[in-house]
Amino acid sequence: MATKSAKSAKKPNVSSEELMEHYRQMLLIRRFEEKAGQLYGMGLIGGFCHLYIGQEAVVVGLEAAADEGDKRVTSYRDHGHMLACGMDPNGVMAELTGREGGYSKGKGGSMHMFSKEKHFYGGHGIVGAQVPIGAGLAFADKYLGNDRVSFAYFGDGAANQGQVYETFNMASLWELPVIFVIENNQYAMGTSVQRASKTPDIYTRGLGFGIPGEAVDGMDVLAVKAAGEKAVAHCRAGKGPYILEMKTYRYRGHSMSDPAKYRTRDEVQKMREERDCIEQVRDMLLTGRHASEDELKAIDKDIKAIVNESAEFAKTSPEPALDELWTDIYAD
Ligand SMILES: Cc1ncc(C[n+]2csc(CCOP(=O)(O)OP(=O)(O)O)c2C)c(N)n1
Ligand SMILES: [Mg+2]
Repeated sequence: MATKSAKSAKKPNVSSEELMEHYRQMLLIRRFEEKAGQLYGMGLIGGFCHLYIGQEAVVVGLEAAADEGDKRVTSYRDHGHMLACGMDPNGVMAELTGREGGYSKGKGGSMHMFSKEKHFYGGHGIVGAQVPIGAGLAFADKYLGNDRVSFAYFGDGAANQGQVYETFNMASLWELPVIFVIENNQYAMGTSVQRASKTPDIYTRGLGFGIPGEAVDGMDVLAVKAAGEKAVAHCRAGKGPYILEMKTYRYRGHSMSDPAKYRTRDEVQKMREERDCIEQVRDMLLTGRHASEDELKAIDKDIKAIVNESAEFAKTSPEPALDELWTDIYAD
């Protein structure tokens, strides 16, 4: 059974355009999340808000390996997934501020957004709940006889949930085209993987169910994309599910209300300085002469404008009308 560690992953050849696109996408997520953090600080976003800063390479690399019509479902740390699959930053930011122009008309918030058009099935606040849903999406595609693949993203903490293993069994038994993406960012709220998991190499956990797994350097967008392409090919060929464990890191606290006292500032600083996914691509672009400093500055400027516009939209879109309280509760 193919179960191996990150070191053997081969890097693909990549064009300048592709590398620039990865840079753009990762930067969009980073700047969007920084802006969301600011709006939260200003009191414009209420409730919980879980930022994806640090983990951008995971979703950008996997989206680059996906095709039109493929599906995705994830946890509450979901803004990056929405942007990477092409959802509108204005609609996402306005949902964060609880405004009418948001994806759930301002009634869902950070953890409850969906897009039928982009095949984004949420946004789930219950840890691990999205994993069986991901298998369900894959079941539907298998039943319909198309060759779509579903991505079910979940964390290292969620990987210790019982429903994950019920799902592994059914997905493998029925050979469902689902990729289980474990975003191992080393912590589940304040609990490190070492404290919570007897077997910290989570990619091996499908073996008992006959599901191959692989660990991937989740800070390296090209390694992520290459692993994603392999997993997608496996699923599309009708060989059943695949597990990708992305070794990644979140720079910010679990949510905006977490002071992150369970780890040192040095630990975070070291990751930022030595492993940052955006800096790695920036270096590649410059040293490989794929792009000039000026071209990168132009991208930075573009992204800043998109994010500022989304914040403006999110501040000026009206709050939902009171009678909206009674709509969208049950399907018509
Ligand atoms: C069933 C359930 N139990 C507990 C919680 C509280 N909770 C929210 S996030 C979280 C940690 C999950 O960590 P992980 O799966 O590693 O994802 P990450 O936050 O690191 O992305 C917990 C325990 C919850 N939301 N749902
Ligand atoms: Mg985690």
